[in-house]
Amino acid sequence: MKTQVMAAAVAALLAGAAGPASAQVTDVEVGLIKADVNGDQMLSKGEVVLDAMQGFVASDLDGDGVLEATEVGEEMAADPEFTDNDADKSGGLTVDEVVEEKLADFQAIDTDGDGLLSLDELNAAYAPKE
Ligand SMILES: [Ca+2]
Ligand SMILES: [Ca+2]
Ligand SMILES: [Ca+2]
Ligand SMILES: [Ca+2]
Repeated sequence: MKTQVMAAAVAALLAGAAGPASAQVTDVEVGLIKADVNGDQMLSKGEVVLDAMQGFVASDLDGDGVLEATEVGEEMAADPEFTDNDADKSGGLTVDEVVEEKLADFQAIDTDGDGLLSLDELNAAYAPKE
């Protein structure tokens, strides 16, 4: 898995920079670091949209600008979020639908309303509850 390779690379980087205490890198942190273009450890709206669009292009296997159920996989297509994001109920997600959803998520995650998502805010939204 690509994610694991990234996680290992990021863990190695952080371990070098901040000592062994940071060797444990969560999926949330990996996602933040991958999307954080300017490296300020916060996600701006632009960074979130860019990341969403890159993910979209990577998933849109036939390049028709629509993510079909077959492209996202059965599990994802069965997710209520997929049907929910499919605003026009066409059975596929367009870039507009994906970006709109990301921006709605952004507002919800940005609890202090400063227009940036911090690791704390991302953890509160995505980290698995123990
Ligand atoms: Ca940033
Ligand atoms: Ca497609
Ligand atoms: Ca649609
Ligand atoms: Ca914030």
